[in-house]
Amino acid sequence: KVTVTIDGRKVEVPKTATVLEAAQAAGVKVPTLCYHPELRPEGACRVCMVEVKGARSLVASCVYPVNDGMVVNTNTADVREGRKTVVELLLANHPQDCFSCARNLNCELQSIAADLGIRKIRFDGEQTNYPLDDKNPCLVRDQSKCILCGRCIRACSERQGVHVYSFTNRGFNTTVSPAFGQGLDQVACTYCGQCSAVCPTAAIVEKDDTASVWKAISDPTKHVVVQTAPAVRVALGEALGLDHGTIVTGKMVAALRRIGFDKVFDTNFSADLTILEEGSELIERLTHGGTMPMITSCSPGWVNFIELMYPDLLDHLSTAKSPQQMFGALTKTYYAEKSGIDPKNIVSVSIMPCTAKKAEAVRPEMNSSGYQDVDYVLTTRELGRMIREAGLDFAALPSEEYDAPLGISTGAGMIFGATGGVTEAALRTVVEIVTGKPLDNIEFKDVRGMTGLKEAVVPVGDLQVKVAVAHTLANARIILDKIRKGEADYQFIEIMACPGGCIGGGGQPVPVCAEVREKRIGSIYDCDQAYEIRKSHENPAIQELYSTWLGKPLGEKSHKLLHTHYHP
Ligand code: HC0
Repeated sequence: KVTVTIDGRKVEVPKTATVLEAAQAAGVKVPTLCYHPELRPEGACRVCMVEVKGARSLVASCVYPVNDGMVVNTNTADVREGRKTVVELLLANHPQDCFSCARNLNCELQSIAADLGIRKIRFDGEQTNYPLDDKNPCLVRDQSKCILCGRCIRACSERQGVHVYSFTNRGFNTTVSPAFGQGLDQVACTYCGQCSAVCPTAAIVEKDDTASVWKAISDPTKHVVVQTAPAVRVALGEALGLDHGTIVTGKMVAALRRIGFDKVFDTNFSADLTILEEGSELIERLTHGGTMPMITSCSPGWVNFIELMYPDLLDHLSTAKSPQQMFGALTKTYYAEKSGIDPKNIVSVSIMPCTAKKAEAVRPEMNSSGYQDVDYVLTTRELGRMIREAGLDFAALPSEEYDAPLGISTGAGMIFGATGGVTEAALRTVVEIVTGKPLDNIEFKDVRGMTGLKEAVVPVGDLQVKVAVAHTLANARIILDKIRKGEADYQFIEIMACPGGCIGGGGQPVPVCAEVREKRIGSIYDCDQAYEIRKSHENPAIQELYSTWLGKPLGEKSHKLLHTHYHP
């Protein structure tokens, strides 16, 4: 430990700390822009400058190391003026369109300008102006709004190991871009959206599909149904002024009805269905052979990643479609038949924590109902905007129930939203099916939590099944390299593209950090515990679906509607 004096107050910090960390430990808020607590610091923007006694100039506190006896001032006239100048220079080359910007009121540049008391931009001159990169279904990049903080570069390379972005050009013409200025649709982007989750401005945002959904809702000839992913209900409140991780399931259902959706259903229902199909596939591969280890295939950023980077390993993926897509296929077949509605008049919308789900919905093979199975995918952030636009007082809404039968689910479907959840849900069912006996303890805590790579060995009847769980694509790469080398002695692997699983999805409210993810995960397990039924095979709506319409898991109808293939 070393002792540092921050604004006259002494604080003890580890000797590896930066001045920024020392200031935070002393309770002093130093503004930051390029800095992100989960990414390697870079010192690019200089907004966090402070005065260090003896240093030749003001220093970037996020990269400046402490030493014993150091004296720091964070609030001198020079520091305030220096920070203002940096931000004014950024604003001088930034579109002044806050009113109509996707990040209005949720922009870090905007709030820093407000905090620093900037009332006038002293500089003007040439502004950079670039065409939008919007040729993909998921993300829109507007380089004119980029402040060159480099967070997207670091998130894409450090967290995801995908390396799509880098700085290009020099000086005033510097940009952040994929190689050769290509669009995201032309490079190996997985559309996970982690770049948009760390971007401080609107330089990278989700593609906004709210206008199409409003249009469908106002069309009297259309029957518009909506499904909500497990992780949305523990994060949506954040976009509407509630605390991180607040459980808003009932209010969300009420809001969706008031917005005008004809039926409000739950992706948790089809997550339960996924367990029946994927669990049966695992039992089949364990007992009759098949490519092992079997890997989950429900996170579309992850599926894009393996298709792009490890096509030789595609046979490891479960052929089960994701819950979103199973839901879409059933909406325009089972639900259409049951309710006597022509599927051509059904518009199927899903609310997802994920930007890559938008691309999954438009994959050409996702039309097993004879129509595009899911018509529109909105992120949690977009739903937050629709709720505001509808003028709803979200906090005051009553709690309402999902519609039946596609809104009936179990705690097992619910925990899909957290890393380890699909594995735990699968084990709750697979062990009971194989042994024919109820489990004494349905909570598999070894696969829970934020550790990047988790392992467990679980007895399934006479077999010892070794499972692995990875979240983030950088961790996925570690597992895939092990498989390639023949060193992966697992039978089942769960991979989710985003940190913490879907609760940390690229379409969730921002900003987000480890503490926020922990809160969302805690709420996911609280929801699980509140369910009366916590095992997918005990879901009565799923049992009825199989007995009256679908037949059996892995049966003919399941193969047509609920399974898919992948593209090398
Ligand atoms: Fe997920 Fe899903 S759990 S990927 O994270 O499997 O997006 O929440 O909806 O489809 O259910 C996302 C979340 C889902 C799907 C489910 C899976």
